[in-house]
Amino acid sequence: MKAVIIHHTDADGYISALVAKTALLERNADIELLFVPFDYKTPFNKELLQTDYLYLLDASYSPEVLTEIKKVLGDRFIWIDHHETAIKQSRTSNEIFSGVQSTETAACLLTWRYFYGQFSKAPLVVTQIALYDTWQHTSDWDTVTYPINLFVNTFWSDVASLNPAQLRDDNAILEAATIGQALYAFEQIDGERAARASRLDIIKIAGKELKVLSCNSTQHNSQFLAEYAVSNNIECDVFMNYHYGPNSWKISLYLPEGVDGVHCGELCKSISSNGGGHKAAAGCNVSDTEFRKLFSTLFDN
Ligand SMILES: [Mn+2]
Repeated sequence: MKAVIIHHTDADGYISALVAKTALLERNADIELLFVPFDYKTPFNKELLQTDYLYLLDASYSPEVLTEIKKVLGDRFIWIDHHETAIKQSRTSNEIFSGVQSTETAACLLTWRYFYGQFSKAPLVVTQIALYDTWQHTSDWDTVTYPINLFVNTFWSDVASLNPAQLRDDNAILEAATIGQALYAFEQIDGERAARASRLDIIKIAGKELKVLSCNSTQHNSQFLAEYAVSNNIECDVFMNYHYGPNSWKISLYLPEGVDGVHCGELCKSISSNGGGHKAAAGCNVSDTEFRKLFSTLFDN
């Protein structure tokens, strides 16, 4: 038997895929698994339909593509996702998809509950990555949650090489948090450096004039802009982090704490059809020409 697992390329996506891998191997040791990292630019590869099962985790395609996959695989296509814009969009197809589509928690915890039941206790790495991915700042954020996310993002991206024992080893993941703390310390120094090159502009996005604190950097999270904004008393509607390559601009939008009335996912969707995400964090890719047109303000001195 064969199963294809398409997963988002962030910690939530890796852990979702590892949970699926663990559950599938526990139920069928002979199962052949293929892991496919998902990105927003690559269209769905139809050759992947040559499988018994297809799991789409923490990721999505357009309603047309989702429907096409379902047409071939039926209930052997399992879609587990928590991205609000994607779930909303999929409803336009009037199709019911197997799996779980819910904004209740992160995809890794939804995947855990899908395979092991609503009430079974999830491993520490699952609950921590779920807290991270849904941006829930508990008192352990700096010492446990954020460092574990950094660790998983850095060292656990190749899901095929991970084994089920790693998923369940809570002590090992707590130890890994100390490695994550070192990564975090470096990220903060690096982030401060990048944030000094940020700028505040009024930019029209989706017909809305927004005060945008932006930074051209490969940093993938808003933490450094958020900290910079707080320590420098900068008020804005949205943080924007962007960088070029390969072949397009990658834009990430984040909501500053306390800001309401802005939905990053909707904004990204309106910037580009490949965009989407959550209210507080979302992303999209745009061509160089499009980027210069939409964000001409950024090229002013
Ligand atoms: Mn996620």
